[in-house]
Amino acid sequence: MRKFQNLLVTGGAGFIGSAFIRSAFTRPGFTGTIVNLDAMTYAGNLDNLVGLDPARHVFVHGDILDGALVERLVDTHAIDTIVHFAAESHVDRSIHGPAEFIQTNVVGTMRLLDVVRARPHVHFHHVSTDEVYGSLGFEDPMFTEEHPYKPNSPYAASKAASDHLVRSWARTYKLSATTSHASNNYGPYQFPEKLIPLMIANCLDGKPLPVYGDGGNIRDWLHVDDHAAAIWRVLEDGAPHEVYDIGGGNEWKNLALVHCLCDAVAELRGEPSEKYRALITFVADRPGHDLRYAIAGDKIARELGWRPSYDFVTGLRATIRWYVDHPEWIARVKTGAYRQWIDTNYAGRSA
Ligand code: NAD
Ligand code: TDX
Repeated sequence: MRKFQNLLVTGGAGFIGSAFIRSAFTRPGFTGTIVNLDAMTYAGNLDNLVGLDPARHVFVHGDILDGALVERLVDTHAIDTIVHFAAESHVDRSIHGPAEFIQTNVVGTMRLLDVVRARPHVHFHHVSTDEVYGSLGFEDPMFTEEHPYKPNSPYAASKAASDHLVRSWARTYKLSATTSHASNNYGPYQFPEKLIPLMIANCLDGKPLPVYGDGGNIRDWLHVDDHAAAIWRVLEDGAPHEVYDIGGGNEWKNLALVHCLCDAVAELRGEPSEKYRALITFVADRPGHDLRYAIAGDKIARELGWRPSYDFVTGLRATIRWYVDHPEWIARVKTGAYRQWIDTNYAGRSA
């Protein structure tokens, strides 16, 4: 088992990075510090990190593109492991403006790898996505780690490029690096631009639920806490240079998912499902919309003993419950109030 003490987490104010940090402090035997480096784009939200012990969670407002800053953080905090979540992560935004995706996802990853290149004792874990594999047909076998890369969106292409950088830096410069490809995550604190939180927020506001195309596209849903646990297992026992696919084992057609979500919101509020199902609005399809993602997940089960623990319907209900119980979190995102703390406390002095 790999021993690690102090982690540098990039993008730890986002949805998955913050879940990873919150859960890390509950892991038995972990006594170290987490330095959380986040540029606080629209997706960074310090409300996701409330209540953490400031002696063990050190938040740094800064950019992964700033190599000198990353070097300083690694050296000052005796970092032995980097867990790299920071990214531009939304496919629709990548279609409208790909440039930032190349900067952060590709150039930013290279900057981090160059820091590790000069410090090969530091282990690097790269958090990637199943979207790099492209799209499956309805009858195709699920993705495995051997699936060829066929990215279809600028986002997926930028993540694919970053995966190749990690692989090649690790082999050429003999770095200790692992990569994971996860399927679609859901859970609390997800920015309401992604399908599930957007649909929940719109249900609660009585707004239209925009379903792209005919709603027949399929995604494999993974609870964010399962994802965090899987990454922890890879940090502990993942073999250097290895790649692990992390799936939820929950393939759902988008329209069926939205129906399920409407029914669950209705049940929670003691109202008829039809009130919410009537909000479903079919809109123009996403350009280059991948039909289906599905992860087999045999390797991580076999080699690291990790399997998803969440049943999707139970996880979805709990997630809806969380958004219903935290209206202030959604309201602060929608009004932009979630930005005030960072603007007041960090304006003009990013690390
Ligand atoms: P997110 O958009 O919620 O969070 C990204 C975080 O990175 C934000 O806090 C943002 O401020 C930060 N960031 C962006 N650019 C930065 C930069 N240049 N320097 C430092 N910080 C920066 O994303 P997420 O959904 O939490 O995804 C995290 C990672 O997981 C990404 O690498 C993504 O590709 C991958 N992933 C996501 C999913 C999913 O379903 N959301 C699935 C598989 C893999
Ligand atoms: O309003 C919507 N209506 C709709 O029908 C939105 C936002 C999405 N969709 C569809 C498109 C997809 O088929 O729902 C599905 C899920 O869409 P997203 O939530 O945007 O996720 P996806 O494009 O599948 O990518 C996600 O999973 C892989 C994450 O955003 C990525 O960061 C991750 O790498």
